Amino acid sequence: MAEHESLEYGKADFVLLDNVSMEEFMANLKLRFEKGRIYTYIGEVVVSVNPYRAMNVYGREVVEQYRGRELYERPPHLFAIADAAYKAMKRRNKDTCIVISGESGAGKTEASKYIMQYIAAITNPNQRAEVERVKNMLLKSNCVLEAFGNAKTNRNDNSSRFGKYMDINFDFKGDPIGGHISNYLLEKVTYRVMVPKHNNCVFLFLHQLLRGATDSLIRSLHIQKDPTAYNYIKVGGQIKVLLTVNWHTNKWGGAEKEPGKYLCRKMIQSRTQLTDVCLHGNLAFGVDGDVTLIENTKLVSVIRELLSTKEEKVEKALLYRTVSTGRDVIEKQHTAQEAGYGRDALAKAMYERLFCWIVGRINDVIEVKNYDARVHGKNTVIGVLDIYGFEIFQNNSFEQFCINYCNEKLQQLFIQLVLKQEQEEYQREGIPWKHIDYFNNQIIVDLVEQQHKGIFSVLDEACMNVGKVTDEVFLQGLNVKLAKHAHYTSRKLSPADKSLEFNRDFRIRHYAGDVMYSVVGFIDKNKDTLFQDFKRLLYNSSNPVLKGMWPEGKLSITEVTKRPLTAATLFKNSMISLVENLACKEPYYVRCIKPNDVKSPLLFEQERCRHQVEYLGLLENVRVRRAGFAYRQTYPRFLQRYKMISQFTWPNHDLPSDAEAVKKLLQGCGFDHDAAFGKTKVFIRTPRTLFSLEEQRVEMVQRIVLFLQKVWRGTI
Ligand code: AD9
Ligand code: MG
Repeated sequence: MAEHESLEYGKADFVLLDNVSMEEFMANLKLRFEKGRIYTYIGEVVVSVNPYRAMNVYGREVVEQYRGRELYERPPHLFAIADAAYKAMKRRNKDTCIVISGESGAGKTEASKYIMQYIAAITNPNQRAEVERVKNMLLKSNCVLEAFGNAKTNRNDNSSRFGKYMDINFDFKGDPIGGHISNYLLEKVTYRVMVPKHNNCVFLFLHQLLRGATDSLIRSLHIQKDPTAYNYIKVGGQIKVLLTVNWHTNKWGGAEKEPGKYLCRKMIQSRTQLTDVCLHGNLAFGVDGDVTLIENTKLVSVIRELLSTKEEKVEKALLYRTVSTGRDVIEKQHTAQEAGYGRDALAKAMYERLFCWIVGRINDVIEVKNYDARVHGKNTVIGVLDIYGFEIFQNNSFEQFCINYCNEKLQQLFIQLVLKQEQEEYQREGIPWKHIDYFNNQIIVDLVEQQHKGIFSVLDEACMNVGKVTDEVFLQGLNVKLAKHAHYTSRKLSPADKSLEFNRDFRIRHYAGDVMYSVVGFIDKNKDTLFQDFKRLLYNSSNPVLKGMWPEGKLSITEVTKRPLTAATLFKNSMISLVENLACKEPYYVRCIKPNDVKSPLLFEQERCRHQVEYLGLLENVRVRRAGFAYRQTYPRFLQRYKMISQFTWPNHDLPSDAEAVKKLLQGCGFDHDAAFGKTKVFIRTPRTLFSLEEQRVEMVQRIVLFLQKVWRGTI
């Protein structure tokens, strides 16, 4: 008997609950978590609860159990959804995508890795060398990207600080022939690249570099192996945690055991830029009278060498800014504070460019080559989306705002597609649809992205103001435009906070909860200014890789006319195109839940989980699914499973079609009133009917087995 028929582990599909209530949903989720069943379905959606312990359910033998099977035939698993997406892609030539969502630390990145591993494991049966190469690259790219784009936060020891969408391309045989990675807004706040604060950490690679680099590499980079020698990396005891958590090796994915060494080998070309970023953390500025000075000039010569440029050029870019007054071009000296700002901006920008450069190089290697669609047929795609989850910190800033907006967009997509799909299926099959109420978060998406009135527009407007542009001006703009919005509150509007001298917060009522954002830094981060002097410095480097990363450095200050797009606009545009891309694929969903905030494998915090179930709209999901019909199956497959319970269909039927046979079968059991007959599928409304069919089936199977045993023994 399949696991989902056994009550010991709860219901394997929430649509089979007797009553769709929060209590029953939670009781089932908890029971399954405690029994080590971390996956449960809602129809074709996988609900996953982070186990916070190694689960022995991803091995080769498990892969074999899921390969080519239907979703309902095996216990719920990520592999089943990966297989379903793969089958849809292969059998029906459809582009599919797997969207993994959930808050920070809920298990999205882990899930995406298991999905990739599954796809790698079930493809290329003929071991074609080129396909093996592509698979290897796809799997390994993950390890590189995580090193550069993940960091420890207080929500997750290995938190993705960038969004990743990976397309895997398949040939007509269903083997991977290439892929493409799109990365979204790397959260490059200063402390990720440099000085950590509030217990936050820098990107993992910066740790790994020091740990994994050979002595000769360390020497050639002029760095010290001792991590505490660097301002940015002085987080002491946490370094170890970072490394062990992040690099538990996957058994058959091929990730390297010593990532630091591996990465250093691979990333040798980019070393200069990277370490320069590191060293910048230690550059200090001071003043002597009117003159701004670099206090530790020794570093400048190291940086010069690493950037392949001249010492005086580095010094000048750090201390002066070229400005055009219209008629003249003058050099303006920075204050020590401005110089510090410039240093940080440079470090962040370099890190970001480097990250994008790495993604670009990976894409060069994995892109589909030599595929002729006229000869080989259409190449199809499975997309896997693993993006940063919804997050609420003590102090939320522009980055959290973007991340949470991104999660709003994905929630909106879920609402649309899950309902749309359901609706379309009923329509396609000629079955009437009954509407279910749910919270539509479009209103919050609009609040952020709407033209002229949305928060991003107000921010961009504030950034375009001439004169002194401050974060407070931006907040005032918000308050004027959005005071009446149901999902927006400014502290200023709340009487309790009148005593505050300086109002700097606004609150958004997100679908996943209320978040208070501090406006401090919004303007700066949105403008994301890097002085042209730095761009020119890097463009003029004699290192071709570095030069290539800074094409706009070619322009002199008088030629820079166009205002670059703001960070918010760029992010909004990339989110809109991401959603468009996902919407035209057949989606599969993994909804991840974080059971507790202390990373415990034992603790199921009822309220925390309940909140996530609520905001993820899982209960509505179950209701829609059931409203509805709890179960649907194509006629031939339905017959295959249940034909033995009816004399009309066992062992075979002589009716004109499988549809007629299914009708007859259900009439015979008195269940036809609970079923609807579509063009290609039968729909069963209540789970009870399905249980009953299952019971009859089990009974018949037992009888048949007994009968056969008797035949074999010769007692009949
Ligand atoms: V974030 O939005 O990038 O901050 P994720 O990606 O949702 O977040 P992640 O996949 O990184 O979370 O999971 C967090 C940690 O939970 C992992 O480092 C593992 O220690 C743990 N985890 C998650 N899923 C599994 C699993 N299937 N088996 C074992 C897991 N451990
Ligand atoms: Mg992640």
